[in-house]
Amino acid sequence: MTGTLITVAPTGAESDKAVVPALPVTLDELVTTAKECEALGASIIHVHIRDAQARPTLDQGRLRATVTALRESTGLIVQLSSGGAVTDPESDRLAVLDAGPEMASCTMGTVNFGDGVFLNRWEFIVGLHTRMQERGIVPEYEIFDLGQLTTLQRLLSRHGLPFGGHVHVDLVMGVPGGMPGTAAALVACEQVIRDLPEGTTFSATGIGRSTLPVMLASLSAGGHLRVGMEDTVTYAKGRPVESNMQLVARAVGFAQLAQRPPLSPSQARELLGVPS
Ligand code: KMH
Ligand code: ZN
Repeated sequence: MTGTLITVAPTGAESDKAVVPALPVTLDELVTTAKECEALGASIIHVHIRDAQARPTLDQGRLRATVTALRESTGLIVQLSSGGAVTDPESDRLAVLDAGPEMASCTMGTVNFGDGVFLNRWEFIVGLHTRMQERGIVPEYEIFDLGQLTTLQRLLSRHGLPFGGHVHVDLVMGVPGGMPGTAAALVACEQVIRDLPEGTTFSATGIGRSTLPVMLASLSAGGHLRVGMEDTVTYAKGRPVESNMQLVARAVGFAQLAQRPPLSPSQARELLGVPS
């Protein structure tokens, strides 16, 4: 398939609504954002939710209501974050899978994360992977550093392919503590991805100012794109991002220039093995 998967990650767990007022934090804001991003060309939404005070939460009731609302209002593939915030316990992160997502993220190792630590022990990774196999949830393997790709190789060889049989990786680049958001680092990852099962696909996102180099490098290397205010709150020097739609529209423009137009949600489902 020659098109581009465009994932929008609209909220994340790190930015503060008081500092970034355009961040969608309520269910209404999230659904409106999702519909508008779908109309522009996004096919997947990577979801973190907030509580009534706009703080990150993994509350089960809110997660379920979010999955339901997004599925009723859009055709997007709903991918819940099992990463949460760096402070979330493993038990709450595993319970994200109970909320009925079609996809969920699954991070392949521990990484320093700014001033915090994003902890992902081997046993926890295996727990997420096998629970997703059992529940028919398609994982997106999140890679913050090169060695996490070798952890993914080990995971697949010991515990088998994910539900649906297709392996999809997302390179999260430029986190302070992870790999740099550069074309050279992306190419190094792409070389290792070649050793994963045939047909493995990857998307990439660059945090902060690495968003543009990573987007261009990913398209050049045959990869897909993730954009959104989880990763980028500055559109250009001195210009805050106005909305997630602004970032999706820019990604769609680059994908079209690369002659790899956005895949529709149904084409994305077919590519990733996500049931309709
Ligand atoms: N918020 C980060 C600590 C994921 O969503 O799976 C983890 C994260 C990765 O965003
Ligand atoms: Zn996330």
